[in-house]
This record gives sequence, C-alpha cells and structure tokens, in this order.
Amino acid sequence: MKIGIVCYPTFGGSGVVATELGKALASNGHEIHFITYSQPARLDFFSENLYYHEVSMAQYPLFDFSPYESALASKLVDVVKFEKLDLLHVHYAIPHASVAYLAKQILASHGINIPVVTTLHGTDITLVGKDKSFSPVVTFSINQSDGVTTVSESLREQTLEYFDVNRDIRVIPNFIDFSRFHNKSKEHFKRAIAPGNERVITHTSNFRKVKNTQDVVRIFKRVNDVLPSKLLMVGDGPERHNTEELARELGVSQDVRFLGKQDAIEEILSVSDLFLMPSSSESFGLAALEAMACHVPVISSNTGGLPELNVQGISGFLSNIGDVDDMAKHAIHILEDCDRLQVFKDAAFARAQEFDLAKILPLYENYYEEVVSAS
Ligand code: GMT
Repeated sequence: MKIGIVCYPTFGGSGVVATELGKALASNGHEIHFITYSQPARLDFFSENLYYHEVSMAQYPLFDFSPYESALASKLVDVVKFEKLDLLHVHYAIPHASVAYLAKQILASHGINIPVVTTLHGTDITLVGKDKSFSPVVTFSINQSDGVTTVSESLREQTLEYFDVNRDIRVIPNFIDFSRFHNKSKEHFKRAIAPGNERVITHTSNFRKVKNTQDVVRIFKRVNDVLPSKLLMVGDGPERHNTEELARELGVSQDVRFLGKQDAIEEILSVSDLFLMPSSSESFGLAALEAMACHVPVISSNTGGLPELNVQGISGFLSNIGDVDDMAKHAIHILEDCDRLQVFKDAAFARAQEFDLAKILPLYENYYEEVVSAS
C-alpha cells in the first residue's frame, strides 16, 4: 500500500510509535510517506520505500499564531494527489485528525477518496482532548475518521467515556523492535555508573507533570536508605529543575545522575536493574515496554493502560498513584535478592515479547485493508 503518516516528529511516544511503524511498514514493502514539519527524530535509516515531505510555513506579520493546520492540510492534499496514496494514518488527534478530515473533503471535491485512520495515543484524549477548547473538534474528527485505533483498552474506554463517540475503536497496542531493544553487554558502562556494584534504577520521560518525576526521587530515597543504589534520570522537560532540587533536598544527589536526552536509551537500560514509572496518567507506557525488552522489571502506577502491560508480581509491581511507600517496598523486594531479581528480569523480558513488532505489525496491516475495502 501507499500510506501517508502524519505525526509529531519529536521524541514523544506518539512520534516514536508513528516513526517505528512507518519504518517497519517500509521494510515490509509498503511505500511510506511521512508528512510533518521536520524530519522525525527516529527516521534515521534509508529505505527506497521511505519518503519525507516537509510542511513549510509561510511567515507573515499578520499571523500571531502560525496557521500550521492550513499548511498541513494543503500538503496532505498535494501528497495524496501526486503520490496517489491509498490511506492516511494520523497519529495524535490534535490537530492531525481534524486536518486529515479537511484534506479528505478537499480531495473529495477533486473526485479522490482517501480513507483516514486516526490513532489516539493518550494525552490527546486524557489531558488535552477533553479540555473544552478542543473537545468538539476532537469528537467530530474521531467520528469522521474511517478507522480509529487506541494503544490500550483503557484508552478506548476513556475515549468512549469522555467523548460522544459513536463508532468502533480498534485496540492496537504499542510494540517493540527487539533488533534494537535487547540486553547489550555494557560492563564498562555499568562499572562507571555503579563502581561499587550498586543496583541501578532508571527513569526515562519527557519530565512533564504527568510523569511524577519527583515521586521517582522519593521512591529512590527510600530504596537508597537500605540498599546501595544509583538512579539514572533520562530525558528533559519542565519538571527537571524541581526534580533535581528535590534530589538535593533529600540528600541523594550524589547517587542521582540527570543524563538529559539520550539517543542510545537501550544501552542505559542494559545496565539497569529496575525501571520506575509512577505516572498519574499513562495510556500504554512505551518507555516501560522498552525497559522490559532489555530485561528490566518495572515498578509503575496502576493507572490507564499500565496494567495491560506490567503484570503484578511477575514483570514488576503496580501501586496506586502517589503511593511512594508501596512502590519503594516493592522495589526493595525485587532488588534485595539476586536470584529474585533475575526471576523478575526474565519475566519482564518474557512479557515484552507479547508486544514484539512482528506480532503487532500485521494488526495494523489487516486494519488498513479493512478500512480501505470498506470506504
Ligand atoms: O507522554 C508521552 O511520553 C508522550 C505521549 C504522546 O502522546 O506523544 O505518549 C503517549 O503515547 C505513547 C505511545 O502510544 C504511550 O506509550 C504513552 O503512554 C502516552 N503517554 C501518556 O499517556 C501520558
């Protein structure tokens, strides 16, 4: 098929899923056209089946806000028409689903039918989308899409609860590419990070409020009081400063490393013993899946789609949002005994295999076929 993919080209989960999906579809023989305002962060390999179309914005003094939606809709019309695309797959509802609807209407006036699949990723529904300033547009564009997917059953239920949606929604979970995410031997790195063979605990995120990065430090403090340990904080964002401050206040800053944004996340995960994800909202938890693929068990909150990924007492543990004592208790339970730690590591890896790209890719391909033949 010839598929247009619209996404945020940043390191955010929806952009990562869209880009990895596009790369996998291209490897499977589909012709993939990324349409976005800059080259997607993970679009880092060459394939004769991959194309990138940049949405360029005209600057004009009248515009206090750049009319990105109009520029994107015009680009979609142009690419669908001239590349003769079979389908548009847009990731993250705002503004991509409504822009795709507009492009679809314009193309219809030229006698071209382009089916649109919208994938809802999380905050487009749970935080931003249900805000009154967006919800009429989000509701309308979900209902008008030819196909809609969510990344978990929980997100599907939340979409039906928050919005007046009258259509089927297909659940297709996040996936993992084991050719990149696997346990790599990084003994020299481990010795540099944990010279006294301390346990290594890791958190990766975009440090937004929803990630509860301060809870990560609070959990670590409790673990660090009883077990020699190091905390690696990967990523950057609005909460980083407060989180660093808290590490100083709690007297653990000598054992906490803030590494900023990192590309080779799988190398950091390979030296980790435990992953922390205490988010207050998480539609799936791709970062936790990446950890599990590298044999790292997960301590998470029990919100959103996390219980569909992290299995209580098997791949890790789940606790109520904000219950840092419970999370710390479980972390210590996993980390204090080498044999038990190994059992959790093996089980985390086994659970991650359920989300192997090779299993999830056909779900998207079959869904595309269904949508195209129905429209
Ligand atoms: O929160 C992020 O990391 C970014 C956000 C996004 O929409 O770009 O991620 C969401 O989509 C990911 C991929 O489907 C999911 O794995 C994340 O759980 C989800 N984040 C939240 O729901 C907070």
